[in-house]
Amino acid sequence: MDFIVFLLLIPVAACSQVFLPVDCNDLYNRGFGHSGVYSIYPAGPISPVQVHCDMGCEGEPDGGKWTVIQRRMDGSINFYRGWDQYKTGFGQASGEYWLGLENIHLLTQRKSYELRIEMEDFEGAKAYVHYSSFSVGPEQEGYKLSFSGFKDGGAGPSLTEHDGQKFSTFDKDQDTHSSNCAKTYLGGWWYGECHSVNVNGMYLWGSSIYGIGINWSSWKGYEYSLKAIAMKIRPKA
Ligand SMILES: [Ca+2]
Repeated sequence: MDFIVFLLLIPVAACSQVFLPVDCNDLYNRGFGHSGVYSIYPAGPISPVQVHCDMGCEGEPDGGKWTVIQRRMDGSINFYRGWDQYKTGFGQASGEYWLGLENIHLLTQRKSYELRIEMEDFEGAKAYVHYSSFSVGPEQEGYKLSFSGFKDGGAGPSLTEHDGQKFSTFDKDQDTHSSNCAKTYLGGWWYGECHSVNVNGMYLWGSSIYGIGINWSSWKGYEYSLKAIAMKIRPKA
């Protein structure tokens, strides 16, 4: 009898040695220094999630280790989706995707993160913003957005009015406006009254009907839809 118990314990002990990265920072620290698609485990061992890791450039002391939570680049993925999709995530980690509110919540609950949002227009101009603190609350509180510590990389403070807002989709209106902002502006986002940033809006190759494109109003206004944008997080140093 003792012999059987001993045999059963062996695989359990072996499994505890498996490396389960929570984010791209964990991968980087284990020697995975190249940007690309990796599996991370923000919700534990049975739920791997594919993600793009931006590991920066060689010799760049403060670059890299970023976990990309949202990315637009070519209009290949439809971002006008309902609550369940925004909750669990959608798209392709090799291209355009949304990591999922539950995954983002679990990550930012586990560690203290900073946020960087990088964007580009169709003329090749680039800008970014940096926040020293970023988190998303639990579903029962509407996946409320919190951030602070703004540093401007040329894109301006548009995101400010979205701090403290709940997340809304066309089939779940949690915005503060009497209308349904997600339906009006064709995205899923932390809408308030309604938006000054619409990174999950329609992919429109530049010219945008007012407010429905990938807008960052303090950089390009409400009638310009960006070519590319990515939201990236990493644990605070
Ligand atoms: Ca509303």
